[in-house]
Amino acid sequence: MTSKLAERVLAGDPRAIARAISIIEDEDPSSADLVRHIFGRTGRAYLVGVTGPPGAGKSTLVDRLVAHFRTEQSQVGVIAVDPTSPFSGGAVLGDRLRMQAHARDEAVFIRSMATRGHLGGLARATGDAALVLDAAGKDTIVIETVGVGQDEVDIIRTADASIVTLVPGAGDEVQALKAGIMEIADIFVVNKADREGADRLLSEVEANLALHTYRSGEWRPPIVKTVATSGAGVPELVEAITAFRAHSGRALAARRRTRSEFRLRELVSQRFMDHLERSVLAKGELDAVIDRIAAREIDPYSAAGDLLKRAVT
Ligand SMILES: Nc1nc2c(ncn2[C@@H]2O[C@H](COP(=O)(O)OP(=O)(O)OP(=O)(O)O)[C@@H](O)[C@H]2O)c(=O)[nH]1
Ligand SMILES: [Mg+2]
Repeated sequence: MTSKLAERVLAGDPRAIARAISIIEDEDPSSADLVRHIFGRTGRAYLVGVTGPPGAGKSTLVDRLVAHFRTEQSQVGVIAVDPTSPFSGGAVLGDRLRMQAHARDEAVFIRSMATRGHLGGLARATGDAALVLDAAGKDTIVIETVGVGQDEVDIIRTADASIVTLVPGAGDEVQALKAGIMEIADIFVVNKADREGADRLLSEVEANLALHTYRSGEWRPPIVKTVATSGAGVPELVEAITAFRAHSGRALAARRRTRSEFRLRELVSQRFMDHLERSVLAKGELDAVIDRIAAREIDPYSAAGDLLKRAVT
């Protein structure tokens, strides 16, 4: 059943892609099987992450980027991640409408996704959804995430190139610069450059970059001013992406390896905890241990050591 779905994904069938991503989104147990079937055929797509505060114009910008990639005849996949409102269809519909220009284009697959999952679940689901699009033959995959928190940092780690979008006057800039976004941005975009304060924002980002000493040959994130609604600055953004891609040939392999490590460690931790809770401990036992730690009856190191011992013997 899963292998059949995998075959159809590999053939690029849009309905199979949609079904596969739903399985991943629902954290269905068969998603592991699906990834197993397609993994060998992935690794060809280039993943571009676009993050930034709500309403920054990310979708409008992504739409422009998609249009550009299509002129290069490449197949494009878009994943718009909505971590805040898993059950409201609002954002989903909004993204669909905004990207409607590509709705009838078979070579473009657009999908909004949310997971009701636990911590880190969203990053994993996004990573797996990207694998599906990759296996389906998409050359470029754009992942749009809202916000500037840890979830987004984790998701953006999934990308080969990370674009951080800021807008003048949103008050989020400083937050973005603080939240570790500085280190993960490969390219900064100051969107809504038609608004007041764009140049001031640009100087602020520039000042932040100036705090860091870049070694010769090290990539210094460029700052691109755009007006996503009119398309102004988009050619420059495309140029910046191309330049980054050309620059990061070797770094790309290292980045992908780090990503593999991150995923493996996360999966093993998760599997271990699942095993512990399902097959080793009695129902409620883990909660009891947590209560004892909270009551200072046992320290977390000893508790973890005990659990590990019980799980492996
Ligand atoms: N003035 C101006 N408005 C823009 C620009 N880019 C986008 N907008 C508008 O800003 C609003 C939000 O745009 P979206 O593309 O939906 O922004 P987003 O970041 O994807 O929003 P969320 O996904 O909801 O966080 C829309 O009304 C756009 O038309 C721009 O460069 N200038
Ligand atoms: Mg959006």
